[in-house]
Amino acid sequence: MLYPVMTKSRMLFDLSGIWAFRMEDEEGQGEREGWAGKPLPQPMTMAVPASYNDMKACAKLRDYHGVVYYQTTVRLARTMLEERLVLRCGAVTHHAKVYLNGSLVMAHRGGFLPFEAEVSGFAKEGDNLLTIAVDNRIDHSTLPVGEQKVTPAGEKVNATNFDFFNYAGINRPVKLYTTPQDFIADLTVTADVDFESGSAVLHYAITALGEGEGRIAVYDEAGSLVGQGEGKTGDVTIEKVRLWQPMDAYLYEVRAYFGMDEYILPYGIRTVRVDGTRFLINERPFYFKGYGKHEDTYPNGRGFNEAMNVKDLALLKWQGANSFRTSHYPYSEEMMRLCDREGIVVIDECPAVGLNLRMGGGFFGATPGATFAPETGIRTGEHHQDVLRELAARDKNFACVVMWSIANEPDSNGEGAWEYFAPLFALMRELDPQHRPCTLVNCQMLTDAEMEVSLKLPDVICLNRYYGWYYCSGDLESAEKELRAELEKWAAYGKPIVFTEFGADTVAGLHDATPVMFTEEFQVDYYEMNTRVFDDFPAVQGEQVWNFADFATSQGVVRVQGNKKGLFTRDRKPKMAAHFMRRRWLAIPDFDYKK
Ligand code: BDP
Repeated sequence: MLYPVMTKSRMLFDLSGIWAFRMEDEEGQGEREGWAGKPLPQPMTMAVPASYNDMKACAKLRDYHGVVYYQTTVRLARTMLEERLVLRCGAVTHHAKVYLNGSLVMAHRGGFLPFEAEVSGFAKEGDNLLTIAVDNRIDHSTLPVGEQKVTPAGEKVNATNFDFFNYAGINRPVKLYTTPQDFIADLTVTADVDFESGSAVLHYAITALGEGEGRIAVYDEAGSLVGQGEGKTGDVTIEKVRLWQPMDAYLYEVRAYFGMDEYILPYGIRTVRVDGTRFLINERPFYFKGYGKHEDTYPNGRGFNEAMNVKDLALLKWQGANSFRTSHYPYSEEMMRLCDREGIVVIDECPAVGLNLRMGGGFFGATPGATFAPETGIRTGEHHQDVLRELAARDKNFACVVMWSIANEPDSNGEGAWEYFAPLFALMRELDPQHRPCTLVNCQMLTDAEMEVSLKLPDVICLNRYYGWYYCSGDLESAEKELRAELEKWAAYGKPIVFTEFGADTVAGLHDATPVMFTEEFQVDYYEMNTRVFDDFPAVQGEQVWNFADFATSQGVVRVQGNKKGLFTRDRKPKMAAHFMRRRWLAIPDFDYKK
């Protein structure tokens, strides 16, 4: 799905601002009382985009469970109605019903990917009432996975099976855009690079609806035309190609034409592949240095925060980091475009987190059980496929995306895991026109089970490990022994290993001369030990710290006003460990660290 941009044939309107907002007093009230078709009764004000939870000083809103309504008036000029008019939501968390002038124009399941519909037939000149009903409820059929529970006080709540606050609302921009009646619906570009001659062949495909001829023109960053292709599909050769490199981005501009329509795609040319234990970007062994992140700021919640995105990437670069994982859901398209622009490498994760009833039962809230059991287990299979389709459709052209993560910490040893995951890996490999590596982020031990999901399906073994924190808590000597012993096993299989999580909760400002857990000194010692071990294993091709910054999560006895594993505080101030990792990462090159 194309990101909406302004071109000579397309108008674009961002509907961000203050909207009217209303919680339901009881389930189904909005539908019964027809809220979508008239001004909301006694609304409060709400910022769009943003999560609603932290917007007011109101515990009821923060912990709300159910459907809320957002509403605004969109005033349309007649010229806009002469074109094809599309309404597009960047992300509504978790489920949305969108009404224009009282008519349902689209509905969407899943809180982290865009959706859109042509609304020409529903819109009129002048005032139009736009209403979005947003449902934040999660269960065994949603991604992420959760459960609805009733507290002893009689309140219905979302019990999350994951460790981040269930922020909800219109989290990303809502936009209106126009296209001509005959229009470009999609554009796919892949590239073959000839490293000897220094040229590349772009293969492009324009999906268009209506009458017209297709063609593309490719420009370099200086604005010079470097290649052209006739037809809706074709090849364009670019001589003396300048590759997109980690930390040294270069983006061509692919301009696609169909009839009167023009679409402009920034496009980085690079290759990615796994070779033995090496992860090759542009045929050179790349070492991942960076983080698992969250879209989490105050008071935006998971709401789009462009200034913080810019700041975060600046801090990554300050530290000598080169990459992050979009833990645990796809991030905004704007962030992906920024990473393309800044040369930051991304492991793109879908919102499949909490697919582990055994672990979640013990820790976060869901009832323990067999994850894939037909009656009582999760029922996310079909939705998981849909989400992968939507993710590939949105992110297929980004150079920054070098790998897809199919899930975070699923019950990969559980009965039925192979049957669940093998088709998803096959699907993602088929969906991605660039055939990037696929992975699954593992939290379970390597078993002897013949069908080891975390070993055989992924191209890269991604490990979340907490030796010295959850295991051998505070005892780094034992932790080191155990970590080495486990790594020996994984390293024997000849695949690249990336640590996608390792971390220790640390309350900024807590200090001790003899390090104990939760102090800044302990966090430094923890990272010193873990990274020393990684350096001894040639197969370890990357380290992504958990987490970039402290973040909000559900309340519980193991969380001190949120998860404090950040190397930065929630307002992005470095802890001691941030300086430690900075020294380390500035000394590790992006390429050829482990040949
Ligand atoms: C891992 C999860 C991550 C948690 C982290 C932790 O992947 O979402 O926040 O542990 O406990 O299991 O901090």
